[in-house]
Amino acid sequence: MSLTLQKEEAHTKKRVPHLGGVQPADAPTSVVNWVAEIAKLTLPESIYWCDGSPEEYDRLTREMVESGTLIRLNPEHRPYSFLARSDPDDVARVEARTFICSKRPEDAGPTNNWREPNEMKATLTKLFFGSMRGRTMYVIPFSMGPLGSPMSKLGVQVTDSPYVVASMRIMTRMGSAALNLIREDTVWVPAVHSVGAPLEPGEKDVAWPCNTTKYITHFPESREIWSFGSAYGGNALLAKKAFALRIASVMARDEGWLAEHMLILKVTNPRGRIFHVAAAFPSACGKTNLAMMKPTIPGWKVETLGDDIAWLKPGRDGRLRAINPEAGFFGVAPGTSPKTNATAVETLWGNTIFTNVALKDDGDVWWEGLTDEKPKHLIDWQGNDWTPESTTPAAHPNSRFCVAAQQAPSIAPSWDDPNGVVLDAIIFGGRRSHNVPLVVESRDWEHGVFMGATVSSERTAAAEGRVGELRRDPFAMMPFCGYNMADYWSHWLEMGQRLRQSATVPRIFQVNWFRKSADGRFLWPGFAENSRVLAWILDRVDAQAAAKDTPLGLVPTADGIDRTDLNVSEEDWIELFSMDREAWFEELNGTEEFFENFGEKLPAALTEQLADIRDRLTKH
Ligand code: O2Y
Ligand code: MN
Repeated sequence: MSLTLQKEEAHTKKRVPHLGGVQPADAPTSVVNWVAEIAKLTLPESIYWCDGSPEEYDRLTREMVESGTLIRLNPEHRPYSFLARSDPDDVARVEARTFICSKRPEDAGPTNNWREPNEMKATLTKLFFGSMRGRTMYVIPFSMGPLGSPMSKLGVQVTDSPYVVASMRIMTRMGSAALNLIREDTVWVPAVHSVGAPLEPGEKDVAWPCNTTKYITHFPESREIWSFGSAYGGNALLAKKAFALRIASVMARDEGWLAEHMLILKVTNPRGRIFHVAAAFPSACGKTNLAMMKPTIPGWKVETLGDDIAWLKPGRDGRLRAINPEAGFFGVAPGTSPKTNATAVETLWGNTIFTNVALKDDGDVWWEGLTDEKPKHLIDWQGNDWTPESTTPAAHPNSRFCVAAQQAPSIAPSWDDPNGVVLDAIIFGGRRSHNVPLVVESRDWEHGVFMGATVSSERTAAAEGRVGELRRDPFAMMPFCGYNMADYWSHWLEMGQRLRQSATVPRIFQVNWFRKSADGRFLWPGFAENSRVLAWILDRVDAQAAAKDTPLGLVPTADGIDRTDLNVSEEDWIELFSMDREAWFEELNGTEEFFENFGEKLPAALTEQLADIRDRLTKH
């Protein structure tokens, strides 16, 4: 098989031949040899090296419109934008098919699916053999983090999905500039992706090729990623969850930094002081809304650096610095509206790839929650007619937008700073209708790590299990930690000790926007009003706000949070911070049970935190 580009023959229509995509003459041998090895296994019809240029993106998207993978949206409403409709069985990350293939099962730990690496490689070899037949294999060199930054890492993904190439161009810095940074001795992460749908000669392709068998696999020791069978989101854009969290968390453990499922904000207070905050929330807790919030309180300004992933490393001065390794947002569309997140709506004006949202008759997109009034007619995410009387949603609940970060009006110029930004505060949040107060400051780093380790959310959809049931999601990293979660907690504790030796450590807080009254009402308005909580957190960092000591940590004093013009009664305010001792003893029993899963690996500091809170509750 020739490794040079073949003239492409579409299976239904003739595609326009192009000259780009040949292997660069100075491509590093390590990458060239690996690409040849993967091609020998997967047997693609041609190989295309991505340069990341706008022309390349333009041509690929045009080809996908011709082949039916993308629908071009009406440029009058949504310029340079597309809609993709996935296979109905390929609509989300598949945690049950996600594996950590460390040599020893204890290095994956009780919260990951483990497979012995050689066994998994044997399974994958069979699946990947000939899996790209009849397709082009695209080679995507990419940088996670600003090009050339000391905090960035490089990777190369091969994929047989042009949709993945186009999405990776939005989500990462990809192409020639990234490849040029790979020298013969450079460490880079190889990521192999195939939709697992080879085409026989003359076989007609489908709009969203995929396979019912799916494997999203990670090899932490060799830092490799192999993904088979899905073209959707985190399963296929391997730079995101697979690299920037699962593999990067292992790199971070070994190299003394942190790879986290956190948004990053720049906040300026009315006195002009600038702060940076990183915040971890499980899914369905409004992370993108917080990342793009417009504060309601006068004088405060919030800017976005990232909405999903943060890499945190001690700088030369010993202070913890943060970068967003990604270059785009792959956000959930439903629920995004001018009321919940006006900035996101503005960001999506054009240059966006939507997946599984509904199509309006005027060629624009729509999803549940975008407008109060539902359009009279739509084509739903599966391509069927839809009216407000329909009993199924028009957009899939996990439908997405994929858009460049720099298109957000709220983007902070420093989002691209190769040196990152100094972190002042870290926030952990969950969706809890009871027990957890609106905001609590930890006593110290160890207490903050306990807060992170006990993050949990109540299930909101029947599909996730019993509604209301508690889903533990330590550090919001449960599906994303590439090694044993207890070792990860130990790593956080060690990082705290190290940071403390040379500099001020970020303060750690816990928030809960979702507390409810006994009659089921949300006690706190949330969304942009969360800026009031953010202001208290940063006033604490700035030594401008008092706090009250409680068994759970430090909470605002009665007038600590500005409630001017806020429709929160005194009764609700008290309820937002109320602490039911019996319920808390039960909560801590649940935590102890959860911790027991980790056996001897559980750090003593967390057992001590548990004992300390029990003790404080008893004495309270
Ligand atoms: O369902 C998917 O594949 C997307 S998952 C995702 C995408 C963007 C940001 N966060 C997530 C997540 O699951 O945390
Ligand atoms: Mn996420």
